[in-house]
Amino acid sequence: MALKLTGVGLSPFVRKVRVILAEKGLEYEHDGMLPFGVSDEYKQKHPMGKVPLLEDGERIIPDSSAIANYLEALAPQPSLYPTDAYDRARAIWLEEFADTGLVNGTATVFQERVLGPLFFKREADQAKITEALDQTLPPFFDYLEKQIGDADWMVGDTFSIADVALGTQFANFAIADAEVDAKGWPKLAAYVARVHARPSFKKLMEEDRGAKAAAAG
Ligand SMILES: N[C@@H](CCC(=O)N[C@@H](CS)C(=O)NCC(=O)O)C(=O)O
Repeated sequence: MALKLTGVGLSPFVRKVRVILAEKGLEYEHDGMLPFGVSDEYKQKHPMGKVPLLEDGERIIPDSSAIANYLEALAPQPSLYPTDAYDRARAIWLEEFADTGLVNGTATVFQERVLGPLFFKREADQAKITEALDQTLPPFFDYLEKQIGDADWMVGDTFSIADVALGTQFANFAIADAEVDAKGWPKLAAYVARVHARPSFKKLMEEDRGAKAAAAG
């Protein structure tokens, strides 16, 4: 059955799903719908009116984490979920941390520097950017610097859902011309570069930078 993904590519949660689809080599149709003023028909499928939404024939799956689980069961290789109990719990925790914690800082910078000025034609709120960069994010970066330690990937020795979820929030941060300062967080900065060098991320981030440049005119 053909997979159809709905949601604008610049959404970190849509990118999370697209990276998984790429890592698993799954083909899909993509509708880059913006999640604003969504139709009643769409709300029948996703009552929160958000993106992403995956459709597999008659099967309707909202939410990036639910979709990630679905795709793992549908195409188990390469696996993005560790089998060891503790590793698996850590991977799911770090996914949750990226989706509901880290996003509070990275998305603020993205919204104020990219979405607001380029897509909604409003000025960036510098105070919000400063708060995100100076207050919200540093403790999160401290935590992640400890979590990565000397490893290549966040959990175990293979790329996992934790790396997808963290990498996609850091992708929005990068598209907003922000970066993890390697002087303060050397291991985290190197880790983010490693994640973004994967072909799955690289291709999508090039596309996103193109969308940003087109909006800038
Ligand atoms: N937990 C959700 C978050 C999805 C989400 O917040 N998507 C944003 C785009 S980045 C959205 O649709 N926002 C529109 C809205 O909140 O109405 C997931 O993982 O899918």
